[in-house]
Amino acid sequence: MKNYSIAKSRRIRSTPYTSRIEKQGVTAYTVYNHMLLPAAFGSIEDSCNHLKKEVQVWDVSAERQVEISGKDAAKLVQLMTCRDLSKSKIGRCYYCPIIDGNGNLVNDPVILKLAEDRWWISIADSDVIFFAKGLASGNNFEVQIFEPNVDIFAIQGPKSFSLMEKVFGKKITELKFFGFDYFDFKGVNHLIARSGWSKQGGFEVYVENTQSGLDLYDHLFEIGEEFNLKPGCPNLIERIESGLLSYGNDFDNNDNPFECGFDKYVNLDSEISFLGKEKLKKIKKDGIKRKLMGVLIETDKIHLTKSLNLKDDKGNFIGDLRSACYSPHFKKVIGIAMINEPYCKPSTAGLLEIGGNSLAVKVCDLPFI
Ligand code: THG
Repeated sequence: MKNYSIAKSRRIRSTPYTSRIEKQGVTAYTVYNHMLLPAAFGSIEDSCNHLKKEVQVWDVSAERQVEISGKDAAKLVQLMTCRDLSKSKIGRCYYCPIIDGNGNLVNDPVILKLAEDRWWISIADSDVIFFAKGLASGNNFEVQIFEPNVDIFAIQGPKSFSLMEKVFGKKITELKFFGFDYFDFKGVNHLIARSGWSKQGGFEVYVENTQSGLDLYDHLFEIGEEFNLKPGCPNLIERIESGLLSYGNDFDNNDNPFECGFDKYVNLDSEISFLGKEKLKKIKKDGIKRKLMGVLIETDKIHLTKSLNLKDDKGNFIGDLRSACYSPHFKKVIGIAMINEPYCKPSTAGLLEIGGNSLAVKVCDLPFI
């Protein structure tokens, strides 16, 4: 395979941590929210094993914040998501599908309630800011909408708890999953949440004071050796095994939240009003005709750059494969696919034609682990 590099420019934004991760051995980037997101530090299989046993620090600045503040902030945030936020609490994060007027997905951010009238939408890869501005304008809402100067780095892996306790004391280990609070590092307060895009446990530091954030980043690596700390990034294998979905890869604006298994974040019975509510009621009543499922593929390598058709043994289309990787745990390729009725049930057999070979595929439930 030929090796290309990414042409950097102002349009593809660097992060405050870019020079550090380049010294630390980043080997691949992807672009996410018009910003560099590291995709590999050498072998993703080695990184996956390390993540499951030890602790890593990730530059996830590309998880940009859209701040919504002002008198109508809560109203606008609720209008954008089908998850009922009427009982939401300050100091908590909420995983929320963002839905358009057709009942389709626009994004799947984590939403942080900073105050009744101040929210951060921690977005996946689509331009939520323009969607928010359009809605605010159309509804004459009194709100400010902007991208604040926040650059997240994540601490992920089972040893993240002892590493972070060493810096911030016992209080940080008492944070509940998806809770956040402010923690002092050398006289500067940092918003830290117990969250992150892996199922191995950990934290995310929402850095507003860039210099202090860089000092904290360096400090973690200074003391991290006893925990076998390494630089890392969201790991394709771990996230597929865990069933963490990726907007733009596994689903996009052509899919609805029921097709993506987001049922528990869709609250159609409460009084709240949000975009696409009537459409979602109809979709639910009629029933979905396809669903995101896991697939096991009998091969030992794959590199997807677009979705691929899955067929049955008679050549009928059964669904499309949207993400895939070799999993050392399952010793085969695992993937996430949008599978049509009536095939979207575990143990359905299918075929994937790739590179002149016909590979056996088996449908299964998500998550894999
Ligand atoms: N952290 C922050 N911002 C983000 C992400 C993140 N923005 C982009 C992207 N990731 C958004 N997508 C997700 C997808 C899944 C989760 C978080 C963000 C997640 N899900 C948990 C799960 O599925 O087990 C818990 C969800 C729940 O509350 O039930 O963590 O990672 N800041």
